[in-house]
Amino acid sequence: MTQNRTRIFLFTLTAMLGFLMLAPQLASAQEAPRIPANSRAERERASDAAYNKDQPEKAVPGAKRDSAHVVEEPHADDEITPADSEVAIDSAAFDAITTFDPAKVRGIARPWQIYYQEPASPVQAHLEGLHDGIMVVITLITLLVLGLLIYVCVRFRAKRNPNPQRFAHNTVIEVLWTLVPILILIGIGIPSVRAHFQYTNNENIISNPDMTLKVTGHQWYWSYEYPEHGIAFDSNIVPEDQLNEGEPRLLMVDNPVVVPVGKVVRVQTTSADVIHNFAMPAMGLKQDVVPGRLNETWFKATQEGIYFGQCSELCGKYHGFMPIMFYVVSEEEFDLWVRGAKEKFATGEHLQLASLHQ
Ligand SMILES: [Cu+2]
Repeated sequence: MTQNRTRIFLFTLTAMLGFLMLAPQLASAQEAPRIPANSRAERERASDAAYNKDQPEKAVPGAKRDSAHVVEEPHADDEITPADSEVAIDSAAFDAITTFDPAKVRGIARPWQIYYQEPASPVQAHLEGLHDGIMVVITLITLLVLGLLIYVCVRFRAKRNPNPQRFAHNTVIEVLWTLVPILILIGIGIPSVRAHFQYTNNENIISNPDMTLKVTGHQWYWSYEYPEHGIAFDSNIVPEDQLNEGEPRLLMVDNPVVVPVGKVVRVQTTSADVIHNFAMPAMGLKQDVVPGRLNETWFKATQEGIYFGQCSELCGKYHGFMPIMFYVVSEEEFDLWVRGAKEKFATGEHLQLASLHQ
């Protein structure tokens, strides 16, 4: 009988090991599942239904549309001089880049969503694969334990075994049930740690980005700097009473981040006050923002569109009111935006580029 049980144990444990070795292959072979794109009507319904109607008693500090860091509005008065009219064309095109269009929204939580947002960066696609692989392993472990419990309850119940057996040890099984979990943990740990370092410590990528985005967390808004382009601005939530038709509650900002598609963006994060977390699910970004520290990560947006994220570290009273908004645009649009943004957010300050990896 003991031999039989040993065989059963050996068989199931070998099967588990086999699945463990297969899991990474399964994960990488499987294409990242796609969430079907909802219709515009559904999306609009989502923005109405998904958020409750409670608003903070007062507007979020500093939350005023187009108020942040704007040193000089190019068209403060209506008089158009010949010099202005040339700027006016640029200005219209500039404004068009970050004009909200619900049809362009790609990265946003959907009603009844149970899986990730559609990945828009290789980082997120990889993380989904890792998640799926580990999901296979933990599902098998859970089923194995459940199966063993049921087997033991039925096979060794008191009624069927009036005279209980009195053995206490089985060296083979004891060695196995120590070693196998260790191997499973190593099997899960290696790809996990490797993924972590690939996205936070990847010198090859982080040292040679196409551009840098420096993010500073504040209570309760974000400020962004483009050190190579000489652009810096603050980004505040748009209060509910200032939202236009179709704009999602608690996610719209006055000054969104604009990045070019297909370019490696090094993201540097730090904080001016408390710990925040810079999170953009579709890009696989989730980086703590710590005062006195400079953290680095990266992403490469693969699809144009509008993406939303939120602060993901409880940082105080208005933690839920400091959203993050990305416009991923073509390279031409980005170049145009850079020119316009330089004017709009003119600071006159020299921006310094610090880096962990030189
Ligand atoms: Cu925060």
